[in-house]
Amino acid sequence: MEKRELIYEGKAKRVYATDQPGQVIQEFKDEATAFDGKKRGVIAGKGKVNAQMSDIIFRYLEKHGIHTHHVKLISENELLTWWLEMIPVEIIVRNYAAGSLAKRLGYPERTEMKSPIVEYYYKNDELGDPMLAREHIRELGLASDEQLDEMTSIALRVNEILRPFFEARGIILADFKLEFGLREGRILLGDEFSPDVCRLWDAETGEIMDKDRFRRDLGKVEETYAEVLRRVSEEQAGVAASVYVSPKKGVLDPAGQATLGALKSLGYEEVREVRIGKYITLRLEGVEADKAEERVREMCERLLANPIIEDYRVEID
Ligand code: AIR
Ligand code: ASP
Repeated sequence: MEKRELIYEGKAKRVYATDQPGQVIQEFKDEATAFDGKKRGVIAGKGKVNAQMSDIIFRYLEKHGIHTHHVKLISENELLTWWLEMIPVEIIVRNYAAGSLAKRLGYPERTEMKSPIVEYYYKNDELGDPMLAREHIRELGLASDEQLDEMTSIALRVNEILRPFFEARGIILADFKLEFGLREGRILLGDEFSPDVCRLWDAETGEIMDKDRFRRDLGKVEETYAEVLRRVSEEQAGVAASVYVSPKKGVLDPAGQATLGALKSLGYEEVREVRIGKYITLRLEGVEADKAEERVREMCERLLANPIIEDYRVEID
């Protein structure tokens, strides 16, 4: 694949054409800006971290049913992606108060939201990315109501997928920004997912692990970006597996029978069948997901289940 002319340069990325129809290269820069470009600097290694973290997160989201522009990581700081016609609305999801929400509502930082809050902002540097109501989006013709509904529900789903992902890595996902675009009429998640576009707090120490370190001159910016990448990397996190074991249909299940009898005597006449199995969770390190599934199946055959009388199902996360 060939890298061709520069199509667009943003504050954090350069986009290049390629010889692949519909695909572009996103090159991540070390340059950082904040407060609508008023603060400028360089975070050494940021381009690398942001490209590699986006690669990991987008692949994880794809695996969980989210459609994104991601194709693959092609160098340490470049991603190959589908070219999208971007929708100029930034979607923010907030689990905790921070930044502009803390200011707007007068909430102390780190107050947990009763349920995740979705906000819309106009991607427009000249206007300073103002917050938008649905009616403003309609007035400006930035997206249709259906598109906005779809982006909102994808954003909430992304939150449901990524909150536990970060939690498992000792990180609280406080808030994040998503951008969407269209490819052949379909809405895809675009842009990046990195410490530049979200707020991450260490679950144990509360330490800030995102671009706020740069915005607020907290120091240790490079080290923190590198630490976030280390935590989200697959080798570090390992693979989680769930095994569900249940008695085969038709096989005598004394525990199930006894429970069925007990339920009926409590008045639950509608219960026709009870089968009692077990649920096992495992964490494996140093293996890829495909290999992990093969290994766990082998464990089921040899120890975790009795394949003669029990069925089992393996799920790899
Ligand atoms: N964000 C918004 N515009 C640009 C970025 N990166 C992200 C911030 C933060 C979230 O959106 O990084 O994670 C909310 O930002 P704020 O400033 O509205 O509190
Ligand atoms: N990157 C944006 C800017 O330069 C917003 C931010 O991250 O603070 O203004």
